[in-house]
Amino acid sequence: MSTEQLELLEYFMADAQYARVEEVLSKAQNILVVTHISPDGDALGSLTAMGLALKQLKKSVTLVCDDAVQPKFAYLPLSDSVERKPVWNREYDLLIAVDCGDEQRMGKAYTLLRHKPPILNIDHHVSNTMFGEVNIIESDASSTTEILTNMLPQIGVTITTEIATSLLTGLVTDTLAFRVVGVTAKTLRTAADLVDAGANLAEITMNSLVIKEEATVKLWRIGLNKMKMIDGIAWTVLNNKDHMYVSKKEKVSSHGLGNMMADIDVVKMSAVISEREDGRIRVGFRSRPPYDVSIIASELGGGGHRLAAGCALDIPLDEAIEQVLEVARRSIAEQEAALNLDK
Ligand SMILES: [Mn+2]
Repeated sequence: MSTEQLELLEYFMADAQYARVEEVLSKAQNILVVTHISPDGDALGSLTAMGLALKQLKKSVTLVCDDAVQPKFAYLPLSDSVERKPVWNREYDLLIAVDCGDEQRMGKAYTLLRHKPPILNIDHHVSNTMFGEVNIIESDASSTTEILTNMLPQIGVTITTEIATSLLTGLVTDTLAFRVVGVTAKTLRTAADLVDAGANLAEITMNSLVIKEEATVKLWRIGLNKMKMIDGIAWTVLNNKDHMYVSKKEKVSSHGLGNMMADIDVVKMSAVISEREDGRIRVGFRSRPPYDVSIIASELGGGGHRLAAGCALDIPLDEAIEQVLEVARRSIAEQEAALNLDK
């Protein structure tokens, strides 16, 4: 088949899928939209865009996320109407899951539901478990909002400035402002369409990606002060006291810290080893190509992507540090040996 024929086929397949979306939507009036725990910009962008779209289609809609919306996302339309849990005994006709790789990612928002409605599953993770009755999974899309930008007009939704703002937020955050592997010409064209529809790229990037909470930077300061570098591994430890010092209430994310450490020129990968109040040790791994930290995380009972992965360990902190460093060092040596063989 020629490229042109293939593109045409893909177009009709997507079309047929969207026809199924239209069909399930036409039968539903009370719709619950859920996104994943610890929501990021793509999760909240998809959630609020879907909310606006369904309102436009005259549906009654409830938006739910297990965890709170971070203050930096307050600019998103409908962000103040995102609830922490659904009315557990209410009967919804349809549940739309956005940006969730599997059912568990929805957290209590799903498990607490007494009447489990059929699920429309819209996501871009390769690992998606197809847990819906209808599954719109496009793993070559940079973000779930990229899928929605394509889909919404085809099911009769007009992309307003508000909807475009939510959609562009997902594109900007999941691609770190269009600078990661996986950003295609199509991603950029999609973004351009959203700017045409009125979304403000500079403002969205500033709010969702650039500005940091004070507590986040305090956590980075502690982490960087304690950082050690050995054999291309930058690692640091955040104990319970550190977490309590930066914030007594909400858990402050250390993802940015891990990214920053993995960006150091002499570093191959980073590990942020974090003690949580439940006594468990969480480890966040980051790397730059060609290093793959998902191998290391899996070996320690966790998982994730090549460049970002994590695991949880139920052992004392000292032992956890030792184990993480041992596995990371061995894996890096093995990965380098394999790379040299390929050359
Ligand atoms: Mn996403």
